Amino acid sequence: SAQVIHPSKLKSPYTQEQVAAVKKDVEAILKNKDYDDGSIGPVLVRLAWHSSGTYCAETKTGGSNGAGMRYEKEGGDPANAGLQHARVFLEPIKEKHSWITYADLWTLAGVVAIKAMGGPEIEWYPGRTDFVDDARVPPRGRLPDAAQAQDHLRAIFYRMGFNDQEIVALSGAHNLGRCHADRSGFEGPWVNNPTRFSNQYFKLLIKLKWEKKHLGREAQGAHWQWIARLPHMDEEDEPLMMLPTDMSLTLDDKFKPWVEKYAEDQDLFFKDFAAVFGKLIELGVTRDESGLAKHDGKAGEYKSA
Ligand code: HIF
Repeated sequence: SAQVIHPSKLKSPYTQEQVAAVKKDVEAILKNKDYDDGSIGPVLVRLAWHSSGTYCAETKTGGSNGAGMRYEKEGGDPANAGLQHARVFLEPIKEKHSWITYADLWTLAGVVAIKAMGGPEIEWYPGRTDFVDDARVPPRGRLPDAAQAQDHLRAIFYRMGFNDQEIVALSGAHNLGRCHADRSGFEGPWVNNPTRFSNQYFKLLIKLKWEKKHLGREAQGAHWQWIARLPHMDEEDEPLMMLPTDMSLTLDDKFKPWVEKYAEDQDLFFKDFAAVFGKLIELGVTRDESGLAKHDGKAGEYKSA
């Protein structure tokens, strides 16, 4: 395949000062007492991931380049329900710094949010360009279905080019935010401090006694999820939750050892998470010598520096 230069060595379409100014403006809007648990950080992380998670390594289509969610074809995908909030929150920043592409802004905002919520520094490189129409928007159905289990996770994440360890490391992002009944049909946060990044998700997966809870009428095909309470929580307190896909990590011989490692070693989790989230937001972003990404997937793929 073509010789490709690592993005850190390419020309940047923006100056360092420009990127720093956007980061600062994203940091400034994270805290929001009227939204969810007081931060828009988690939904920004989900925006960065759903932008990127449509990638298919075989056809070299999808991924964050293009910002396809601006179009109904991708933005209106039920899998992306709720992400319009994230995009609206970022709109004033896009208006102020109109030189940045949406595709760059959405991925950058995700890594800024992770860092600001106590997570690791994730490498981010500019150069994504926005589609001019919806002709190259990837088809719906590429994002994971939380009602399924490990075979489905492997099908989805192997398609993007991830291995088992990377799937588990990535999953730790569910330490952030919550499920909303009106968006996904699931409900509640995974951890009791969902705006602080840590390895709590892995600890709770192993430690708590999770019970199946049906949401609505089972006979009508409604979802179920796992719920549990911490010792100090009352019956009236909102329980913690795990999706069927989250729990499947503990029910799989290859995934489970990684869940245990990350539960024991937060530094290892942070290091592996930073690497794999950095890889996620680079999927399908193939830049030419000018530092800009094309939409034909032909510039080739860089290997880690
Ligand atoms: Fe999520 N994810 N995700 N996710 N996700 C939800 C919310 C968040 C999956 C399903 C859901 C990842 C993988 C998977 C975040 C980040 C990441 C919700 C709830 C569902 C159903 C949406 C809602 O109702 O608002 C599935 C099946 C995945 C495959 C394992 C990533 C690894 C964990 C890649 C990832 O980074 C974040 C953050 C949220 C919280 C959003 C919020 O609004 O608070």
